[in-house]
Amino acid sequence: MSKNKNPLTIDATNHAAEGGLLNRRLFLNSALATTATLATAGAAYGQDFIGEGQEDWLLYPGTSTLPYGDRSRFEVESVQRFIHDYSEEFLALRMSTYVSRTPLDHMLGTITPSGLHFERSHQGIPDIDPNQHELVIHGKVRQPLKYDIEALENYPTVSKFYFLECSGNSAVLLNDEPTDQSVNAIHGLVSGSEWTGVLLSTLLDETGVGPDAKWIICEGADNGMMHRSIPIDKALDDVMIAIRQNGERIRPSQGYPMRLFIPGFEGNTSIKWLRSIYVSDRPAMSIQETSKYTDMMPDNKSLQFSLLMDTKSVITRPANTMSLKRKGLYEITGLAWSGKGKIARVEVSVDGGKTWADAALEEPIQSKMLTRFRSPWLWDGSPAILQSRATDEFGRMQPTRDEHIAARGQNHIYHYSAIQSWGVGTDGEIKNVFA
Ligand SMILES: Nc1nc2c(c(=O)[nH]1)N[C@H]1C(S)=C(S)[C@@H](COP(=O)(O)O)O[C@H]1N2
Ligand SMILES: [Mo]
Repeated sequence: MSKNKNPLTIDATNHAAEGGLLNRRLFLNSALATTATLATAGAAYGQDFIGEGQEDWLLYPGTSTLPYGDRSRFEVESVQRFIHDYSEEFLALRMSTYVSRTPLDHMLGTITPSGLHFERSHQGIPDIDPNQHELVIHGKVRQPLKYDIEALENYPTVSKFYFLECSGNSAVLLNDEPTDQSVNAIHGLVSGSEWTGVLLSTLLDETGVGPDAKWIICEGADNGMMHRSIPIDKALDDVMIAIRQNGERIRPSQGYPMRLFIPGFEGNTSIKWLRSIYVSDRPAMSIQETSKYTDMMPDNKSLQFSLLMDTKSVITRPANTMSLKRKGLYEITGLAWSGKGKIARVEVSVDGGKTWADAALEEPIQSKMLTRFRSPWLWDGSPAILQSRATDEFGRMQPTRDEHIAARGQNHIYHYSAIQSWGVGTDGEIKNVFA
């Protein structure tokens, strides 16, 4: 057989930015990708494999089907949510950790498997019997009403793809020094799912809202009754009472049997185990909005109700959970999202932001959902700093870390959305760096 012919030569015409960033259109040519794969595997065309393929799974029938499917046993240990190994001291103080992060470096596409969705639960996961759980909508309404899960399943539902991000995600990058924590530990408080539920506007239409209704105060059925206040305009827009995630009932860790889902807003507003929506003329002004979820600005004033998530992106491969084993062609890929709408553009740099090239965006590009980007990169073995910079359809662009700190200071932990930098050494090792 003839040698693999690569019709595309990587010459100057394909260079998109300094440091070996190539034109994103190179990915339209599958031969390029194939060549790269074969090069890593060390194989070549025209070779045969007679005599191979005597493995047990070919020789004997497999196991029977299960009522509820498992993933491969080879994945159970290797693909897990990241949970910090907290010290005894910390655990004694906090009683439990209640936070896990999505392994972003394992993800391709944009959907997070439900079992790998990040989780943040202030007081642990309540064990709710769906037959004993109800949501009450009351306050400034014409007719207060109660809904159980069976009732909600009978309403018209909508299914939408949305990201959810904890506003505390990536906060460690506000520290003065770069961290050696992994991409998952730094950025894993973001996930993407298909959420199915009843639009809150449908239910509020039924209860009727009074003319002085300005806010809704939403409360969960967990120990501590986590709650947040949401402006009524948003409540009547795209907020849903989610009852399913990725096709099945929401898992206990995600708010079983029902949660509020507020597209594009900081994660803590999407109240899990939702039990009460109180329609009000004012916000609750509880600890959650006067102390906890406020952002101390450089002038020492606190920003309240910073609900909307900024435009953000992160390169998930190559990232600091891997190292580059050879010079040659790599795909730089990662995720971008905006709390306001669609991602319009992602640019990638391998020289620390001096020159940029447009990355290819993978369809479908959905509003308030993760968007995957990819860029071909020919690494020549010299030091590099990989960055991605996202812009949403409203022109909101990710700032550099310096710009973010200049605008917002370092005395807060929420809404860090600056450009992430991965430093690549001549040995192929990758580290979180500030550039
Ligand atoms: N009732 C309740 N809702 C809650 C929380 C909680 O502790 N209790 N945590 C909030 C926070 S801080 C975040 S970031 C999101 C996380 O949702 P997830 O665990 O499904 O990823 O839920 C929010 N809703
Ligand atoms: Mo959060």
